[in-house]
Amino acid sequence: MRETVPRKIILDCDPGHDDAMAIILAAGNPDISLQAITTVAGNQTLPKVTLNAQRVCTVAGITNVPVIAGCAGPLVRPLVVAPDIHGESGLDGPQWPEPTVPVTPGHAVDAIIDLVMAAGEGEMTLVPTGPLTNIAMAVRKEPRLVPRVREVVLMGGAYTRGNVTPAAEFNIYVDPEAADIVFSADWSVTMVGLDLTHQARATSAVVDRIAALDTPVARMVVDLLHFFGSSYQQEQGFEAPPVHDPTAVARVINPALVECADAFVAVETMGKWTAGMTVTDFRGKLGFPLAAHVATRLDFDGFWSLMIDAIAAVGQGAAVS
Ligand code: PIR
Ligand code: CA
Repeated sequence: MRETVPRKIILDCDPGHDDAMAIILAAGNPDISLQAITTVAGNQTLPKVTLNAQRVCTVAGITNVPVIAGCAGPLVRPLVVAPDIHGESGLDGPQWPEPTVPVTPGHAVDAIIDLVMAAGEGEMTLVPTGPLTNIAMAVRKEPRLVPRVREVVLMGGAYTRGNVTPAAEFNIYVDPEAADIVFSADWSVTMVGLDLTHQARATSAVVDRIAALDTPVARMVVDLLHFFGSSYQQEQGFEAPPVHDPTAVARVINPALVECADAFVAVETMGKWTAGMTVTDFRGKLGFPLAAHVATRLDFDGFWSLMIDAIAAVGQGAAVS
């Protein structure tokens, strides 16, 4: 018997190699009740990332979670995609079978609103792992959503570095106006940024442990990590790729795995060199309440054992929500 009720989450993502791993962690971990997978343009165009969500769910046997497509581009800017890292498909590497998991009709923004409003107050957690366009649209369309949400735990931003530019992390860079809306809303925001996610490297020892599971899902993850690893080696000179997105899910599952510090986070929407930067004030220099939680330190072993258990669980056809 588990002591706690599983946490209801909506995973709003742009799959994406690490988004795929976030889907697997959310679906395969018993402490999470995955209510929907919503998609947003980011790593690739909306049709590509939505197809990728279907592909991952098909291979992982995730048949009881709706996949719903959202916004095809940022609020005001043209879309920027990341084929250098994720390939032309957005999920290059594995050989994908024809997906059998359908896309559920409707729009992700409406689905997010409906699911939050239908859940009990403080019951739903939002886990965005792509640009924040859908979440910002939902806030604007139904502001009463904000106080009903338990918390927002997002992958995005950084306080020490960028990845698309020296200052900006990709998810925030793609849609800074949306990020500004999300960080400014009156709800609990946890920023799991590059400072944290660069600690979640899929080292060769980790890849070996996943390969040893020897299931179709494990083989898919290994293929994903091989492609993602070579991209990261070429583009950023990393020996092992950081798997950003599942760390946000891990923070929801077990907050102790992801240490956080309180801060005020401002999103730069105008900087000539710094657009999309998350200016992180840990010391109150800007005079605003330190209302955000900013991820600083990862329990590497704890994170990977959660991730590997989830890969094994969905591999057993135990993808329950
Ligand atoms: C990762 C991403 C985009 C670009 C690069 N270079 C690396 C995607 C990941 O899916 C993750 O959500 C976030 N954006 C990390 O910046
Ligand atoms: Ca992502």
